[in-house]
Amino acid sequence: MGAAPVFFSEVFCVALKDKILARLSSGGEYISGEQLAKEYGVSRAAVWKAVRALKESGCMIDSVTNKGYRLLSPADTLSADEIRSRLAETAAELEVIVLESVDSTNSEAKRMLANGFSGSALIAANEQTGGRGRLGRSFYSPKNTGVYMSFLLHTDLKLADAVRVTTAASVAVVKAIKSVSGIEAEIKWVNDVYVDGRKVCGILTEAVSDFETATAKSVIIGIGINTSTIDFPDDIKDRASSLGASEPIRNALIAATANELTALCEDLSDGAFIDFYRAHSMIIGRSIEFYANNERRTGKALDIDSSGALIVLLPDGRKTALSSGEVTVRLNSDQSI
Ligand code: BTX
Repeated sequence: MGAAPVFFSEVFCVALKDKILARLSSGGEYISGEQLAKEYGVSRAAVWKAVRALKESGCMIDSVTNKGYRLLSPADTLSADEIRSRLAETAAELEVIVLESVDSTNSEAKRMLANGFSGSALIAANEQTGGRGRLGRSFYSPKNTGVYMSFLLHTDLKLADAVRVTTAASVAVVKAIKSVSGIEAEIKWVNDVYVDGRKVCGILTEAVSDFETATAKSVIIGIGINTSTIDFPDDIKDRASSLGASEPIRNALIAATANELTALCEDLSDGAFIDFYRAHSMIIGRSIEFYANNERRTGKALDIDSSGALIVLLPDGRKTALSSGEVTVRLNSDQSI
């Protein structure tokens, strides 16, 4: 079979992309589109197209009207080797798998289990084409600008205690974000991580259970963190945000999360991480709405107990403990997040 024909315009575009990248790498100044077009004898539209292709491949390029383009940093490329080199002893047994594209890293972990894989794994992908949230919702996972990963771990947790894994994962993510980017994130019970009132991370924990012993034999902890996503779909653009990373952080963030999470999972009964969770909770002391048996109810979030359950004061003065479910934090009567 002959090689696929390569068209002149494709070669030209690749060459222009490389030239522009090299030119932007040579200094920290903004260079106008007009200047680049002149230097390479092409139209400004061709420059714009090449810059867009560079951005899509993960290069962090700042574009400012009337100023031009500036390279903020080289591509934030995922690397299994770099992730491995950053793993602490608690995470050293994880098989690290990096995929360019996958439907869902959680689904990939499930497939590995179904195919007889019996170790622990960390599966990270550069993009997800069918990223999953809870209750059939989806998680937007564009390429190059987020961390989409799943941990496949084996436990002997009682099913009733499995909520602790999600609690621990939220704590691990907040700690990892702080250590890698310096940003203080908050936790919205039970599984969302927020920065400045916007969601930057979602966590989906799935368990493979053994009904006879009522234990979660294996858990798949899926974590999605927006690191530098700018353009979100219309339905979430007012609620979602990213860490605003302007330099490569994804490998470090994945490894830091793995180190924190595996350290916490060594002893989930250790209540110490619940204190951290409480201290970073954005809902304790706030009015909340929640859904129980599909019914919308209101109350005041009082505390998180040692099992990770949310203690809520109901309008009639009684208290209830929510072990999972939907919570909407109400800021005031007409605004909610
Ligand atoms: P969730 O159901 O709590 O959140 C999903 C909801 O969050 C969506 O309905 C939408 O409103 C909003 N949303 C969707 N995408 C984003 C995003 N990128 N940033 C902020 N908000 C968003 C949370 O479910 C659990 C998400 C887990 C995602 C990880 S990624 C790796 C692993 N693989 C996989 O398929 N899922 C997990």
